Amino acid sequence: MLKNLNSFNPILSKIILIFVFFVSSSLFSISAKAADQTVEMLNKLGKENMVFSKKIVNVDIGDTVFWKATKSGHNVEFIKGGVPAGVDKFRSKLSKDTEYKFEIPGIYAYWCTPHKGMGMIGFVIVGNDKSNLDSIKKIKFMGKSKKIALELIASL
Ligand SMILES: [Cu+2]
Repeated sequence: MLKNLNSFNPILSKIILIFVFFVSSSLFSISAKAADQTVEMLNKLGKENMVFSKKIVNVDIGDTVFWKATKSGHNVEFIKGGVPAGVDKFRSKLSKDTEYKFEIPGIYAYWCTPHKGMGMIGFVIVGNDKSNLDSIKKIKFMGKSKKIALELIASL
């Protein structure tokens, strides 16, 4: 069919190819922009102390979240029992930017290791999949994180 088109009208077939190329590349760049999220590790945000700039981020499967060490002394640690089955442990270095590529759908609960009792927690929801919500509810959050976790869970 394309071969016939080529011999029949080479200019038209080139125009179609160029059009297809531009449409697919612009779709790709839109999805790439929507994909990656950045969360800052902060000492203060409004009235809150020791906090991630976004407590909940939604991403698609295969997207990457970047955590920026805007202030030092923080990290990102996946909470045991707070990630989908098959996800390995993850604990970033203190005071360093970090990132994680989310390949498995579900809810990921994490905290900052030194400030987990001060409410420095966050959730990443991958592929809009909340099937592991029951295990998230069973996590033993500490100190101020308990109240914040309840609020976050209620907002899902
Ligand atoms: Cu911290």
